[in-house]
Amino acid sequence: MPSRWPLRTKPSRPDGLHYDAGFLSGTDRQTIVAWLSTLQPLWEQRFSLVRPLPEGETQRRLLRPVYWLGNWQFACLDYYRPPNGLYDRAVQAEPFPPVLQKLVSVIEQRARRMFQGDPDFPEKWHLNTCLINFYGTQLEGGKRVDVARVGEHKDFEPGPVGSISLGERALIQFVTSRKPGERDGVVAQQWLDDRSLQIFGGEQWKRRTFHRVQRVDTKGGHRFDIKVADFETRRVNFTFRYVPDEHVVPFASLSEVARKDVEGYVRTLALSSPFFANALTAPARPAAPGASRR
Ligand SMILES: O=C(O)CCC(=O)C(=O)O
Repeated sequence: MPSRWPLRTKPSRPDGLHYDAGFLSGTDRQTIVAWLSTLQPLWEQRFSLVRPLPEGETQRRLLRPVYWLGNWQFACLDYYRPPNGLYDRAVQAEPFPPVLQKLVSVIEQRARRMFQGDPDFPEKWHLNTCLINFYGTQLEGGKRVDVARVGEHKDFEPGPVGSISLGERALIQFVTSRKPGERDGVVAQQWLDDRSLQIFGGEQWKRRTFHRVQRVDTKGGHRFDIKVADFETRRVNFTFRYVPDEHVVPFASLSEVARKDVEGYVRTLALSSPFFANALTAPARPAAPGASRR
């Protein structure tokens, strides 16, 4: 049986997991929900010139629309993945809005108390990146297809991750790697409630285990007004991460091939984001010396 870790309201160091069910105030929630409706999330494709289609595969979209703050890691350029995948991956994006910046400062304080001295806690660690995942139902040729889940994976950015959830509760599971034919080894799981915060990090939760969103509930009646055609959003999750600042580059400093791959996305973002409109018009310039390119 998977173990369920106890609900904690105080940061806890020993096992690198922290869950706070009522982290977000009602007022902050309202502010965030209003801001979310101004965004234009993207439904990204997985492959491109930089990341060509593996033999026998077909081009596929991600399972869900996403938005990134701080830096955008486009799926088709592959994600930030030390030690080898550092360059041409983290593209400067909009800063956190004030309400998120305020919450990030609290998360950073808790994480510092939990992980100070941990081997996977970089000296310069701060939460400068946020992936916003939109979970829900896709309308496809008159059919409703539930795509509210995430397969098992690791977050490769160094240091702990902070995760805020809004909307329907979701079941996150931490699983051990498994060989073909072996059953899932679920080592911990937690329902992530509306307004909750989860922090995880360290050897056990970032390196040894994978995590996945197994399912998203439907019982709470939550819906978000998000600008994605033919998609009904019932949960939104924010994961805050750290990418060393020297690896975050402006769109104009990407290699030519990477710029070509993501220019269409940046043009779409520019329609509703002054930040990306400016990024498009900045003259192309090479990355800092020493940044090795593809
Ligand atoms: O939606 C969640 O709770 C987790 C999302 C996640 O696994 C990720 O962003 O890497």
